[in-house]
Amino acid sequence: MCTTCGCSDDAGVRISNLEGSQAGQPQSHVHDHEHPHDHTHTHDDVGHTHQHTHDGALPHTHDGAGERTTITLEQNLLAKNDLLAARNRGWLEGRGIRAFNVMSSPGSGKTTLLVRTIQEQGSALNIGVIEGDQETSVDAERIRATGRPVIQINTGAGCHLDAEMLQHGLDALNPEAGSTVFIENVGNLVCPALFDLGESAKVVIISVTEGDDKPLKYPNMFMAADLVIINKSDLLPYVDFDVDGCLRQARQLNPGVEMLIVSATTGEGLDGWFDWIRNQAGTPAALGAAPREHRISSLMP
Ligand SMILES: Nc1nc2c(ncn2[C@@H]2O[C@H](COP(=O)(O)OP(=O)(O)OP(=O)(O)O)[C@@H](O)[C@H]2O)c(=O)[nH]1
Ligand SMILES: [Zn+2]
Ligand SMILES: [Zn+2]
Ligand SMILES: [Zn+2]
Ligand SMILES: [Zn+2]
Ligand SMILES: [Zn+2]
Repeated sequence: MCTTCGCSDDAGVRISNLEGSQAGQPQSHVHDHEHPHDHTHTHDDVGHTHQHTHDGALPHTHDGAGERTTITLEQNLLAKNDLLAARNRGWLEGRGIRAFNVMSSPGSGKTTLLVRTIQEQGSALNIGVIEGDQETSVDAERIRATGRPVIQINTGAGCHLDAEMLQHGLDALNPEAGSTVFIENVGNLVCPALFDLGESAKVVIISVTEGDDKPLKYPNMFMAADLVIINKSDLLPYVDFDVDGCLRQARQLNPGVEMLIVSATTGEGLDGWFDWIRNQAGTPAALGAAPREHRISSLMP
């Protein structure tokens, strides 16, 4: 877990809109619009420095809390994250925004799939993207080239996104009511599974070049998934990958999980992916039907 690898003190996190206004400032963010979040913060960093280095709930080697067990620290950390995730979820649901947390190993095709999805459905679904990577804005530049709004989160030493990072990413992205937000998590099949972001659904991608044993080796990720996508189906003739066996493993861990086989480069199977997106919760507002207020008032006598 992250308290073991030390990634969870979110040291050096940067949120960037690619215009350079935010780059390089730890946890800096845009506050020039309606600001829905409570910025008193649930942590103890008075003064809103966003350095997050002296939050007593986070694991530190210098805070004199050495007697505490790792398990207690992990519980505190995840409990704090879950509170912020619940806030994100309410914020998103109130605006009819569907947000999908896309997770995979490095290089499974997250950005390629998002670019392709934007090319085919970007306007219809009013897509915006929050990109998570340890370093660089390479992926955000690929999204920006499509013309859709994008925010880059660089996690520095961290190996996953957490709910607070998403909160600040949403602040900066400022997605429209009824829109669709894709969150590309840091390439990692381990700790992103532990951090609820408040997303509408979790999408896990594995590619056929990684081996068909990933579900059993990384069970937390596959148990958390709402949808498992097997990507790079165009390479199946060249690799030893048992699609049925892989799907069986995933179903064993997570009987209700939905599964799709696609190629983000050839487009094979993508219709099923677009259908899945359209069928997700929040669809009435997200598809441009009557705003929530109207639907509520129509239930009144
Ligand atoms: N043959 C094939 N290659 C693919 C497919 N999807 C992605 N790739 C290639 O796989 C490589 C990695 O793709 P990315 O989209 O950058 O993967 P990612 O998951 O976003 O990677 P990180 O952000 O680094 O974790 C690139 O060279 C892509 O062109 C696919 O469906 N088929
Ligand atoms: Zn970690
Ligand atoms: Zn903060
Ligand atoms: Zn990527
Ligand atoms: Zn991590
Ligand atoms: Zn903020």
